[in-house]
Amino acid sequence: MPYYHDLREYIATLESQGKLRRIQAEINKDTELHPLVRWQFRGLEEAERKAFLFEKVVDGRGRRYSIPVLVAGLAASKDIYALGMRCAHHEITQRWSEAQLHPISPRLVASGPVQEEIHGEDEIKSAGLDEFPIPISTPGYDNAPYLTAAHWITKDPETGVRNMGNYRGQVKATNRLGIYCVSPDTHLAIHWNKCRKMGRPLETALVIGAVPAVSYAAVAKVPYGFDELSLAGGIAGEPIEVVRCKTVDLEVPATAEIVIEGILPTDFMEPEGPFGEAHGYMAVRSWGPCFAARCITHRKNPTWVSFLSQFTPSESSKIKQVARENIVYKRVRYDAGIEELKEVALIEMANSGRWCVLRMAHGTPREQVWRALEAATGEGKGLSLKIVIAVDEDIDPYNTELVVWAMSAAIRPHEDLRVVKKLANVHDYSSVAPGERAAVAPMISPVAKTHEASILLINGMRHQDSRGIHSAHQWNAPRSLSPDIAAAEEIYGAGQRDLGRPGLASA
Ligand SMILES: [Mn+2]
Repeated sequence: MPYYHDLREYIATLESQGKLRRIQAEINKDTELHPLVRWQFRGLEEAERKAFLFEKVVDGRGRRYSIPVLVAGLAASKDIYALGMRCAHHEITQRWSEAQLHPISPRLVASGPVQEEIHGEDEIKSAGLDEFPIPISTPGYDNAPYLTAAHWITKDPETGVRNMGNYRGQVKATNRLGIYCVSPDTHLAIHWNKCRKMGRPLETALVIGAVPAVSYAAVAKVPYGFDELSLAGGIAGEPIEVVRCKTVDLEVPATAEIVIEGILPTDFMEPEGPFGEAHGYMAVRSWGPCFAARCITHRKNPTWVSFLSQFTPSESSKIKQVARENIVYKRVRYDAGIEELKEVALIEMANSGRWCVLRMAHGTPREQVWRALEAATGEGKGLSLKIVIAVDEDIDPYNTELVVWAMSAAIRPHEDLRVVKKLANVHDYSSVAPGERAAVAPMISPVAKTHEASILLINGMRHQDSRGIHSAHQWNAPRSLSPDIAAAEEIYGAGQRDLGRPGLASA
């Protein structure tokens, strides 16, 4: 099956699969829209969550918009994510690995619907971003509407290599946006800092509403220099078609709904935030550059796209979870060549990264398990891993009860724990207190150099002696914590009968 041509074809698929809620009642984007969608992440099982398409959006000033808003459309659940990949649930890891090992470069085309309407520099001083119903994510706490699903495309000013990353954009005016990058290691921040040293601005294009593969790639923390549009092509199984921007030397997906072109000046910064973060805290205000739009292009009758972010579980924690699991999987399975790896699981409640479980084949030599754990960390760069645990293959790594059981049963703390150093992350308030962060500009402040951080590696695989005794082949570990007596009888009863229950017989 060919991949989706555009977001519209994908939305039609969501609807035909019963995964879209089309809302025709009026909704206020500044107070109601995100909180309404958030409810399903608090009260429903994951499989019941849906994408929301709001068709009658109004704002706090009573203004009516003709442009609909898609929220939770790309990753409300793993089922929806699989629809976005256009593959089965169990094929997601294989697709992601293929995409990382064999990316497909975008194909430049002469024209595309994303440029059906063009608004120039003078025009966007008055209308501009005001044309779009940009929601407030955390009403009462966020200081403005934010772009949460904007993919920022820039190029390395020295090498010309492209980067596409998802960063939040604070609406400051009809033609100005704040941007938040967590550290100077962020790929856009690397480009911006290079331009800063060269004394010139950074050309930028923001993409909203491309095919899902583009969004899945944009949130992925792949190594610096890996073009996310080629990763998106790998996920789609075909090149992403791109067109040249009108005012900057960049290319953008030809069928995207909306593109905002402009520059990030490098000679000043402005306050940015506060914004409700995925880890559940309000991030304090800090300093960042301010994007100046020059031109907005969009399709006729465009759709606005917003990720449901803020406290997990959310669309943002799901979209990050799948990308990061598969980045770690590729590191361990392919870069380090560890064939015993069965699965990588990140827990959304641990910010889709701080708690990572590797499910490994029974009997993997312990030194090989340590190699896997170390490979998972990627030398502490790019992901927020903090605790990495290896467990035997009969443990469901998403079942935290079973992971706790496995660790409790298996580890010898004096030999099964290791701590490795990593770069500090300003979102880990155990390393960098919020107050310390408030004073800095994360894009230029080397917090990682002034604050210590580390990763705990836990070898939670069951020990065995030289004859393999206590390996899982001899020892039937319970596969569930069910109090069911029949299940317990099945697991333990046979063993007791084999022993002949001598104590009871003589009593
Ligand atoms: Mn990148």
